[in-house]
Amino acid sequence: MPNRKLVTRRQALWLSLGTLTSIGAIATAKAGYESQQIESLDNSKRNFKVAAYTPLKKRAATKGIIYGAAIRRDLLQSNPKLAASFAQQCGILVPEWELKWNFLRPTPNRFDFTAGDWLAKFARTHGMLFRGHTLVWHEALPPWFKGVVNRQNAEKFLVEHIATVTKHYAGQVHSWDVVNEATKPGDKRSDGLRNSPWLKFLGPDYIELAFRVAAEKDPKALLVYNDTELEYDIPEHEATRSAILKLLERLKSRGTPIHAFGIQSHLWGHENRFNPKKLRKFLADVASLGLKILVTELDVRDKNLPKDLKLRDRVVAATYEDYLSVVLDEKAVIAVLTWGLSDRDSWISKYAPRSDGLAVRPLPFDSNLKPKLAWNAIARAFDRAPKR
Ligand code: 9MR
Repeated sequence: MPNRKLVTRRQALWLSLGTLTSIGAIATAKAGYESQQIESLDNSKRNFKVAAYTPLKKRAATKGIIYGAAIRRDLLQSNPKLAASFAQQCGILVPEWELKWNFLRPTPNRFDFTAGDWLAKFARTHGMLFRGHTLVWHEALPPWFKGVVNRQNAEKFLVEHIATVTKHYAGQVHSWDVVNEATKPGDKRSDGLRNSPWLKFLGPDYIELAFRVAAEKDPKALLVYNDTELEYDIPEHEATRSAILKLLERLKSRGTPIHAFGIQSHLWGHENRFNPKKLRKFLADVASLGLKILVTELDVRDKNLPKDLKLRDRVVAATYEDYLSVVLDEKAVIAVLTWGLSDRDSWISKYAPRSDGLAVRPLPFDSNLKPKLAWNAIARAFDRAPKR
């Protein structure tokens, strides 16, 4: 197990380096992070060597794992180099935008599958699997949703949406994120569920209903419950992990057709409160319910890391490798998807930009599609993973 040692090393490194300028230190202190905390996450001696540049999908496949990434149609269509790298590296594709309500439902009565179909075809043409994201979420709802959907008609909208979309793609989808981010302990309900529009209109049973409708229309797809902000050893994440376990246990005990848990894994490069033992135990608990696990949205935010490119790339790479070596130790984990392939296109440049204005570097490829240390880190984790 790589666990305790890693934590200790990361923590010990806290006090070692001295690369931040005082301006940087003031900036990070303002951001609420101790400067030595950030400096110390780096180990300039750590190497991320790989023997060969065999694509990630092949390395993963050797171990019975699927590797892939999220992508948008506009990016694949406008950038042939990206399309080629994507086809070379990825064994599975998940649309970052195109299967969400706001894309599929221009009006309450019309479905538009154009963009989703384009991506499904791209995946098929290049021999990739295709993932669906997501049927039920409190975000990415169309502008008309608020004025139209209410307590009286919510069940009709939910069922109609899931039935229509899963039927449209039936037989083409490896796995569906049926319900996304349904927990939020901060909302203070005893079951830890999020006070989403769906919960407000339909009560907690909307989750089970969603899985039943999806299973009926696409009996071949792996049906996934997907969630976020649960990876670290902090009280909020601990609470989310227990809310999720409670939810999964309840769904299984009622015979709900749920097959897997999706752990999003939007990580932070500066975060040192990673507890391999606790995360490993959580994954084992999920697996013991008879569920598979997918790492669905992996990336590493570098917002609070120093400017220095080499240092930044090393810390991001270390975060990938440390995380994946713990997660892939659990054999129920069957897939790893990064949330994008190239730094140029990451959601993070908009949602968690750096305050110094430098470009973010959260993904395995840089903006010119050159593999970075993060790529090596993922490759190394696959190379070391036990076979499924
Ligand atoms: O990366 C996605 C971003 O481009 C979209 O604007 C946003 C809303 O549709 O969704 C982002 O993806 C999210 C995913 O669907 C669910 N987990 C969190 C992801 C990052 O916010």
